[in-house]
Amino acid sequence: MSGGRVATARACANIALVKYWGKRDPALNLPAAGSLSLTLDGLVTVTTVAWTAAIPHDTVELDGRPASAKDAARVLDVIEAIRRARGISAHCHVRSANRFPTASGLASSASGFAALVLAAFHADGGNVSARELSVWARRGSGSAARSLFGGLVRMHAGLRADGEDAFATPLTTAPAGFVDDLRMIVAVVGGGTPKSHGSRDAMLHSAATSPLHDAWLALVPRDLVQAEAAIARGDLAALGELAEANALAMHATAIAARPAIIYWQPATLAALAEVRALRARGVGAWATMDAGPHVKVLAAAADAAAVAAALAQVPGVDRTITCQAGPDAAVALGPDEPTGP
Ligand code: 2P0
Repeated sequence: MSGGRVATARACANIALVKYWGKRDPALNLPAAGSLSLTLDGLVTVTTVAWTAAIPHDTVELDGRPASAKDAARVLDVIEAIRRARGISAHCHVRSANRFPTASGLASSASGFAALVLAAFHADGGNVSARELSVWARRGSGSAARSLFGGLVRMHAGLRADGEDAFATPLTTAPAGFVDDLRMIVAVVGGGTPKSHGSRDAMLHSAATSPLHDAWLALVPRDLVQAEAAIARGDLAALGELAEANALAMHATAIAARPAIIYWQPATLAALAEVRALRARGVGAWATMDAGPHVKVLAAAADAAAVAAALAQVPGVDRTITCQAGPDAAVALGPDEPTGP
C-alpha cells in the first residue's frame, strides 16, 4: 500500500478473567459492567490504514480478501466516526490480517479493532492518548478497548452517557514477576466450525430474556473487587478460582436465555472435567470460556506443559496453544519493528 498517509499497527487478543457480557448502551457500545483481562502474545492482528484521495471509496480487506459487507460496515462505522472527529476528507483503505495459529477458531475482533484505531490515528499524525484510543476501540468492539494494553487490563464501564469514561487501563498492581509467570493454555475445540451465536447479538438476547441477567450484573462488580485483590497480593489460585466461577456464571446467564445460548460442545465439558482432575492432582489450573466452545486454562509457567499435555489428550480437543502475557498494541515501523503507541 502506498500514497496518502499510511500506518501499520499490531495488537494482541485478550481473554477476560472477569467477563464483559451486557451493554448499558448498544448504540455507543457501552458495557453494562467492568471487566478484567489478560492480553495474550501469539494471537496478533496486523492492520494497515491509509488515508488517501487516490481511491474512489473506502475499502476493507481482511486476511487477503475483500471483507464481507457486514464486516466492512462494522470497520467503516469506526473509520467514519474517526474521519468526522479528525476532520479528514480522504478515503480510507484498511488491510488487516490475523496472525493467529492456523484454524485456531479464536475471535479476533478485540485485536482487530485495537490495531485499527491505532493505525488510523497514527496515519493521521498520531497525537492521541492510549486512553482515547481505548474509547475509540470500544466503539468497534467492547473487548477491543482492553487490547490496547499488554498484561492484565481493567475495563471501566463508566457512568457518562457519551461513553468517554468507558475505557480500559493497564492493571499495574501485581507483584513483580506475577504477570510474567502467567500462562493461558488454549484448548481448541470444534474443528474451527463457525460459532452458533455472535457475541454481540447473544449479549443483547441474554440481557432481554435471561432471568439470570440482573444477578449477573450484580455479581460482576463483586468479582472485580475480588480479582483485583487476588492480583494485588499475587495469589494465582484465588484469581484462577474467581475467573473459572465468573466464566461459569456468564455461561449460566446465557444458557438461561430463552431460547438458550449454548456455546459448549461435549469436548468443552470434557476439557473442563480434565481441568478439575488436574486440580485434584495438585496442579494449579483454572478454566475460562468465551462465546465459543474453546477452553482457556490459566496456569503458572511451571505447570503449563503438564496442563497442555493433559488437555491435548482430551477427545475432541483439536490442539492446544500456550500463550503468555502479550505487549501493548504498537505501531510497526517495519515488518518487525514495533514501537509504543
Ligand atoms: C469478554 N466476550 O469479556 C466477553 C466474554 C465474549 C464472552 O467481549 O458487541 O466482541 O463487539 O462489544 O467485545 C466478546 O464481545 O462484543 C466479549 P461487542 P465483543 O471477552
